Amino acid sequence: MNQYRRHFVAGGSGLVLATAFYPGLLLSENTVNIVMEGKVGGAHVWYNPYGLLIRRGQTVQWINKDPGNVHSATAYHPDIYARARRIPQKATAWDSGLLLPDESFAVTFEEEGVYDFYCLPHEHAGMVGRIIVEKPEGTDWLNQDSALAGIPEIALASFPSIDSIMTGKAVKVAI
Ligand SMILES: [Cu+2]
Repeated sequence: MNQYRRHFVAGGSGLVLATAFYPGLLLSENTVNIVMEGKVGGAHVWYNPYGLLIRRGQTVQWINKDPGNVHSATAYHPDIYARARRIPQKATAWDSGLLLPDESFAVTFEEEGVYDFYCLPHEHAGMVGRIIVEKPEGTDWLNQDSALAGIPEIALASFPSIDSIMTGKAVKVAI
């Protein structure tokens, strides 16, 4: 079942970007939702979508629509739980804290590049996601071994590839 429809937005410099969204949750063209979903007990939890392409200045809102679990959206960054940095060097790290069902948290992205984030209670269940702001080129951490330090294998295996985000625009979780 495909719950998405595509919404194409003409950006600057002739670039055409697409974002996926739930029509009922869309706040504005500049806000894109990532829904936290799961099954009772936390054995099966995910971000939907877990890969997303946005343009600079857009806001991502995470919203917990999982009635059975708390979730977070937490940037990989030394300032937050001393994690390896997996966001652009000039970007500001964020941590939503634990969101109860129906709570939400939003971040506006101003720096180009690749951002990885995780769910505090569920990183070890592979609940991670990736946002690309405009383009991946120039993102320093992608080529750095330090970005791998302390990242569980299940998380590394769960990030959507950059190609899948750039070609598919948004990656839908396969449920
Ligand atoms: Cu979670």
